[in-house]
Amino acid sequence: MKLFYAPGACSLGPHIIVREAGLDNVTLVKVTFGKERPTEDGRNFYDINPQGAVPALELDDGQVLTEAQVLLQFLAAQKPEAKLAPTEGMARWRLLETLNFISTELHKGTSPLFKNPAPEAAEAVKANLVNRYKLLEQKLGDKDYLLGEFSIADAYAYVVLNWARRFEVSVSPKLNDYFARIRSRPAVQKTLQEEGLPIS
Ligand SMILES: N[C@@H](CCC(=O)N[C@@H](CS)C(=O)NCC(=O)O)C(=O)O
Repeated sequence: MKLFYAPGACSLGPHIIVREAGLDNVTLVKVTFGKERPTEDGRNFYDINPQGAVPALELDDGQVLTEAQVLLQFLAAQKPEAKLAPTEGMARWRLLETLNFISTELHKGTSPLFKNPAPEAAEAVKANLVNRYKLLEQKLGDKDYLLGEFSIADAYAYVVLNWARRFEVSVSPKLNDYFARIRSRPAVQKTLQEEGLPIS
């Protein structure tokens, strides 16, 4: 399988799960963003995902899966024994609830900041995010990870918290500690190194 990624983009979440699960059958393929989107393996990324967005996972039979939430679940399902995504009971529904919250409120809530908005617009986006991060903190509660044990939800949360740092969105000390806890995991360190991102 090939996971198409751009350094530091939302594809970082699935990349973390590839390393957490030890999925050696997944090859990482970098996409360069610009007017054109060439891939590291010499293709036009629009031919792989017409939306032009990472992450995209090309399966061995040529099918392409997209959408970060779905890729996280698909990758976790390749190695159930790694227990990265609860599949039973209420924990399953809490996982889906959390992934959807991160995707629609935090991931897409941050997206406008990548488009260099006017300062007033940027402040409005950030004010909304501050409120949404308070909700994430409530979901975390006193646990080390969102569902208790590390899961795909934490890999996704790492991505958006990394953006919060980049765009100077204020988050609580508790969320900063949570971010550092995820970052210190060996698989996450390896992932960051592979994408050429800061490891501290
Ligand atoms: N709905 C997609 C959106 C993915 C997405 O927003 N990808 C961004 C990077 S984080 C991207 O590739 N943007 C480039 C573009 O849309 O042109 C998902 O949830 O995976």
